[in-house]
Amino acid sequence: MKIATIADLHVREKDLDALSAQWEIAERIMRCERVDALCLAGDLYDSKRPTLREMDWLEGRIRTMAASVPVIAVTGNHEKKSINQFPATQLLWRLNSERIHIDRPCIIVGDVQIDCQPWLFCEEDKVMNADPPVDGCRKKMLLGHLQIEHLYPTRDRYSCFPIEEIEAMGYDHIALGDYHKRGIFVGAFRQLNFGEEGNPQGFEVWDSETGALTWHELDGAPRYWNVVLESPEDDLLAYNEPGYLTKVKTVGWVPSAESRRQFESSTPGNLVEPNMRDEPERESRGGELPKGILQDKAALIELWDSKQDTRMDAQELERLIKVAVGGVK
Ligand SMILES: [Mn+2]
Repeated sequence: MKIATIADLHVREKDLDALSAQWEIAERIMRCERVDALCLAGDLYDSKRPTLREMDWLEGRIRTMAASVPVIAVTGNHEKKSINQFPATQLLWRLNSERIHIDRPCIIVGDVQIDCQPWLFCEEDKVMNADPPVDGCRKKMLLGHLQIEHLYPTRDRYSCFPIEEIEAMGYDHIALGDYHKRGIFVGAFRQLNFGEEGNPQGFEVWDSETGALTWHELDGAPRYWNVVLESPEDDLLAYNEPGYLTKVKTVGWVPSAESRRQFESSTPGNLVEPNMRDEPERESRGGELPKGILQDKAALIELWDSKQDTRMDAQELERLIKVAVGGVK
């Protein structure tokens, strides 16, 4: 069996065109390679509250794909960042059908058993399926969205595992989403921001017969490119040890051919640490509660809403309720 895995799609309106271009190339490759199944390793949506356009995009692609091969997906932390958000997870579960499998514990494709491990959000979430292979299955694969210990600055309470523990489960192939670099993890479908400069972008195909694992690097989406500026006037030069990053300037999208040329000709000295520009914003968003707000429900809801990625109005709320209750559109 040939199993394709795409990790960390992060469908978002911001760059749907780039994502579409990327997806079209991937689809063509999957057709040529005659893959037997498509796995999606979590973080399908970027937001836990996807917009209608994002839903149309993803659901359309999944359904089209499912017309020719089974689509097997697990949800990631982006779909369920917090229990009090409108959960993208539940939007995805609606797609479950004969050919689409979202967060099902175990799916059989030919003679391959695919164990599925969505992001564990709380104690009650099911923990990995460590059952022996189902009768008739010769190979066993893990599709998951989780953290591997020691790779992250902060350890998730429920969804972090030592690699030894996962490897000891005897899988012939492990396909994990979450970390966007390729290695133990599949690696993201495209670079999402300047911090991901230099990451590969594409998807993998695992051949369960031969054990061959093929990475398809895709050029449909542009790549990010950072330029490091060092100024003699800069105070930061006090820290000017060899290799110390003094300043990063982000220069915007660049065409992929050009960025590839730059990337290939770059030396390690040109490469920058992932920049953390998002951090101060995150800190400031976790501000204090205004006085008396806990007694004023309307103001509290308004405050909660203002902290969400996508602002919700009555129309949006109505739409989401309709979707949750019975099908889309
Ligand atoms: Mn992700």
